[in-house]
Amino acid sequence: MPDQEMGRRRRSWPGWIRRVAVIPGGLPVVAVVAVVVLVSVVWTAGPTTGGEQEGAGAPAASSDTVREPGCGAGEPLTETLSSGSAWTMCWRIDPDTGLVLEDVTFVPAGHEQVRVLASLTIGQLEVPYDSGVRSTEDITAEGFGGRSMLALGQESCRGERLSAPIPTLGDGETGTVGTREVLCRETVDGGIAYHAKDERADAVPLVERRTDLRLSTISKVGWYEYVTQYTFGADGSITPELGATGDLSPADYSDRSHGWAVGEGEHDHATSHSHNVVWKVHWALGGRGGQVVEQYDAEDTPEMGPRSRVVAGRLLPIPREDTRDRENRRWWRVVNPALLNDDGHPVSYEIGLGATSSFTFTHDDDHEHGGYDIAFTEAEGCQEFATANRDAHCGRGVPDYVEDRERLDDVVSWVAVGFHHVPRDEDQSPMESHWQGFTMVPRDVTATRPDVPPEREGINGSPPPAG
Ligand SMILES: [Cu+2]
Repeated sequence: MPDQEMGRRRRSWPGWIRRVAVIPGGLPVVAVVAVVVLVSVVWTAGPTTGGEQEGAGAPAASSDTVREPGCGAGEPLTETLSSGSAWTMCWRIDPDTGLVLEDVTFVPAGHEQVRVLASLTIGQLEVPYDSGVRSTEDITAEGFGGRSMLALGQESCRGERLSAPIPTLGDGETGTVGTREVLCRETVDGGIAYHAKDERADAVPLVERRTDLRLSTISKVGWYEYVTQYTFGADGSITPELGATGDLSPADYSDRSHGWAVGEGEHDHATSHSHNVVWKVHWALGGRGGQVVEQYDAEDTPEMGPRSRVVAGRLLPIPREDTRDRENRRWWRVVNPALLNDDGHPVSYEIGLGATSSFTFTHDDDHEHGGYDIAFTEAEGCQEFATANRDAHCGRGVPDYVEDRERLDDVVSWVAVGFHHVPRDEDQSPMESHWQGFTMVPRDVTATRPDVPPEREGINGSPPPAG
């Protein structure tokens, strides 16, 4: 093919980009340089062994070309989104953790599909009250599945309602199991995917809105009702979120220093509390095993450049089981060094923590390394929950799991996202849903965005000098 060279796209930049790139001191130059510097800093260790190369001429993804996983008794969920990219996965309801997604696979438009996760579910939800008189471990004590999981009506789900066998009473071993519509599958507007206009005054901008696949269930635990929600973006992103609604606990009122007045005057202080969530993400980028974990940090240097401070970014490997805390400009990624994109970069997924209140589980308090924002462990079937794990031989929780510093290969991330809920008048009643979560985004899964519009084809890397 004339426009292909060694299986990679030859760089052919549109004229307008070559022109703006040579404007002295122009913002576009700064932006391009910044991107190039960042990429070269981030990509410190190039892969030395050739992995499974994505075919340059791979057929466009569509529901016809997606290979669905075998889901046992269940049916795979497959959806092609606005970008032409698709997702396919299995789902089931666990009595404790509720919605479990398995064999999660992304199919970037025009590329081979990439398995991303072996499984994704919640690892614990703890709700300690600031008064110190109550703390619940909702996943291990009550469970999000079983009878906690609510059947959805038309008003709770505007999309398709899917059913699964769920105990109607008890834990399913002693009670009866009925098939109930508990999973909501929706295609939602994901907002503006991109908006890009060149410098010509009469240029028509390139604009694309995107759709996302959203899966959700609702579990009632005590006075609260929790929306377990996973959003799979047309860009390959995965966003786990927990929404809390229902009602404030009528049994938890204290005083000004432990709560907030929600009734008339300075009385009736509803007790503040935390919703401490840990999600359990079992990675399988390109298949289970062979996964490498890295932490990215960018720090100010003492050096001032002509326009701004020089900031140095670097990747640090996390070769063994460990916990980490969040910091400004810090994120983590799980990499498969044997799987390369068409730029020769190893395929990875980035884990970014959004707004979160860092927390230490009440039951981790007595651990030497109790608090963490993220932990990485080697997959172990008996390590089910972030705290209150039932198999004591495997450890009581994450701080125990990381203790033997096992070498990481088949990686599980435990992502802790807290929300400190100080009640407000508006919480009565019912309470407006409040949300907490985080996002995982593809980093170098494809050499460019998968759905490149024709006008931007061939843009990949630093533009060549004009002339
Ligand atoms: Cu709350």
